[in-house]
Amino acid sequence: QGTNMDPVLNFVQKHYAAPNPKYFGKAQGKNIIIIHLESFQQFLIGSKIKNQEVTPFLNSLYHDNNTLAFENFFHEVGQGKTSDAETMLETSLFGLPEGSFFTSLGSNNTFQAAPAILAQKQAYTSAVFHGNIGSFWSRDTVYKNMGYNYFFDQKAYQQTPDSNTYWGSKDKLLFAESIKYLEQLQQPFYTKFLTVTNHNPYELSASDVGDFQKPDTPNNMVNNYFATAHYLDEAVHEFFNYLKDSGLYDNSVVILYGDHFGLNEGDEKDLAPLLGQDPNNWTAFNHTSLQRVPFMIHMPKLKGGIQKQYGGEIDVLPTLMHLVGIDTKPYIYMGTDLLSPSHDQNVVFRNRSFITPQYTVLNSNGHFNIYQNSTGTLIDQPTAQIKQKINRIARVKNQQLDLSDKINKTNLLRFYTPPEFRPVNPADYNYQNQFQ
Ligand code: GP9
Ligand code: MN
Repeated sequence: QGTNMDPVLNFVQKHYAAPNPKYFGKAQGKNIIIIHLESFQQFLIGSKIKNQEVTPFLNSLYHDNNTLAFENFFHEVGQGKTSDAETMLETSLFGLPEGSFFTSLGSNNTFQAAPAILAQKQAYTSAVFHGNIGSFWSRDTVYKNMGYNYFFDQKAYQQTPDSNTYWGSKDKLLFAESIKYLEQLQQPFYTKFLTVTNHNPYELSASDVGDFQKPDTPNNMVNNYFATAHYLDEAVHEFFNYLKDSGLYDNSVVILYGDHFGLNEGDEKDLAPLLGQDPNNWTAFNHTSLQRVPFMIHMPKLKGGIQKQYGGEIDVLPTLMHLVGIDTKPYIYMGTDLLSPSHDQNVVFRNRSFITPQYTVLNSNGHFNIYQNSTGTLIDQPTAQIKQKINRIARVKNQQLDLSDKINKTNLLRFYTPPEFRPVNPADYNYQNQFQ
């Protein structure tokens, strides 16, 4: 064990959040189905355009008694966008400060990722379903290092003149054509579905837009975003129907999350009126608030409810591990279980700004602008007490990012093997002849 690992181990042990006995093991033995909602922001949930609900199915899921629905959950991606979200969800380590961890280091680094841990501890089979080409973000090599058994990429889906948008198979086709593979997987399985249709520039044929009436702002990116989000909602609804028809629904936990923002900061002034806000009073606080994305855990018989605690993508894996009954103590995770009473609610963004349940703390050239979350106002003269509190949190958050970067940039996990963990050999995986 290299001495470089010591600061990492100290941090992880100090910040470990023990499982909540109310939830530990509640999903043990269940199939895990992760639905990646591309570019999907939380403000879409419950929003209405011209009297139409934009995402009626996801709205119903959000309020379902069997859904834990988080209303203060933030994306934490950097330039690696989708791939950063995947890095966090599979490893509870952050993406890099610049570029994409997947494409720069993911093909060579040592991983102790979710598929391998679930396979070794609880005999899970794992698979990814994605309608884009397999080499995008180097997924076809990174997934082998993670221990994914199967990767169904664009080749697995029918290609017709009408089947794709720029980013690959349309979501409704992805789900419709994946179910036959899903039904054949050895159970329990750990799977994720990476959707693509709700991706910038949000193009969609008139027939796929259907009856949905887009908003009429002067900004077509904004108008089209609502239409593709509506389409994604219908696609997820259809997928739930397939799951119910196949019987898989009854023994599965479904996790849905938005990977990152869809509308850029420059589009927010055109969005603001649709959210009932004055575009002339739009602030950096408003922009940060919009970085909320959905995070929902849905399972038959789960005791659900709207969750107010703050958290982010880095916290998903420890939450999931505890739900299936695997204690996270031996693993190098930067996040903590959202359902644990000792969960760390301070959420750090990749640019080192952060948000706490009370304050939004925005880093501008090394200086902090502190906003009060309850009012959205900038605190002009923070008291010594507030400053001290903010500085204390900033130190921990900087350490969290720095240690994560050190692990990834210097491939530190090769010097630490968790107890009972067998290192993954990527040569054991081959995605060439996995479907007939
Ligand atoms: C590409 C898709 C989009 O396969 O996952 O990635 P993004 O552009 O959002 O990072
Ligand atoms: Mn994305």
